[in-house]
Amino acid sequence: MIDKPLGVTVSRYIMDLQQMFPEAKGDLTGLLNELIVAAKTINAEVNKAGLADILGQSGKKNVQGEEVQNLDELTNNTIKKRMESCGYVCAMLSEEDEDIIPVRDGYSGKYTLAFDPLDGSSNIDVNVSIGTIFSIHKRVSSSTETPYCNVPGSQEDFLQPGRKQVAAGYILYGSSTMMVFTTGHGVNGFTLDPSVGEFYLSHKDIKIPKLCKYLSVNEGNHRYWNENMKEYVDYIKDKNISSRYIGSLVADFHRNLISGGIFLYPRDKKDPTKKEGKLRLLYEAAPLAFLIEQAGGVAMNDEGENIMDLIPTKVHQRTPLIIGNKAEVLEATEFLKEHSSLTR
Ligand code: P6P
Repeated sequence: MIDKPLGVTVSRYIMDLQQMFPEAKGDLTGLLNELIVAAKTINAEVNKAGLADILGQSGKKNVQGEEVQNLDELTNNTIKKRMESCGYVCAMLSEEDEDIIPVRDGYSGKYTLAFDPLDGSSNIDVNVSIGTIFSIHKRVSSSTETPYCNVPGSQEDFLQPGRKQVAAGYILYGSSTMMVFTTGHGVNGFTLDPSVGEFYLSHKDIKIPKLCKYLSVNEGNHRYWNENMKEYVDYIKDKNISSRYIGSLVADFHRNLISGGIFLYPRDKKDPTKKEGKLRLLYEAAPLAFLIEQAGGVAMNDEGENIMDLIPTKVHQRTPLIIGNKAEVLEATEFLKEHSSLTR
């Protein structure tokens, strides 16, 4: 963690972070700065979503079979356009695209970028906070160290455990727009001043509070959960804890990160696509797991496995997710294990 004064710009923060590593060539700095430009562009579009006629359905469906909102497409294209020729990325993976996305010939680089361009987009029309989630790994398919090379990335570059992430974070488009990220040296939050288009350090070295203040789970799915999950949620509700569920992962995660809480998205029997849970490992659970671990919390699945240690086999793989205060999450996984004899 580098100790910078509140108010330092995110670009200055990233440059000073790079200084800590003499061997760094500036590729990650460049990648993050390109992502920041994309975030500012997206912010401008999100903030006027209520005005332009980009609300409502695009009439198309994404690889998950979900309605694609115009803003989803716009956000997805903004990131892809920005990153395809930045020279630092060998390939991209987006929730909105079935296959991995190649970069321009001769513009490949040493990192991969996996992202959910606009998580929570079903909330756009009701003006609830939404977010972009990103995860960066170093490629494994080539030892290429130079930017602007012409060795394209491949699936294997994405099928890496979260433990190997180089950086991860999100941009939250809420009452203010914030960028929260980690490169493995703590978690810091930067708030956008839209009048000058700069992100300023506003939340230094974020640590999740010791007290677990909120339970965040969609109890509307209670009847579809495994029996041990039903028992756990009933058990934790008997504690002195408030319930908060926005239905927008980045917003629910951010509130718990700042105020303390546990978020669960269990597997459920209602929807065949949710047998392994609804959330995706590579561009939702793993980046948030990196962040929460850096902030003193933990992220697990419902079988006692740490999300950061899961080795993906498919790029759009889903996972049950239990994330938040370490004591609470570990108690939950212990509880589920002790009650696992109940019918699944
Ligand atoms: P449910 C949004 O669609 C999302 O992917 C996450 O942002 C959010 O946590 C979850 O789905 C909400 O799902 O089934 O509770 O509406």
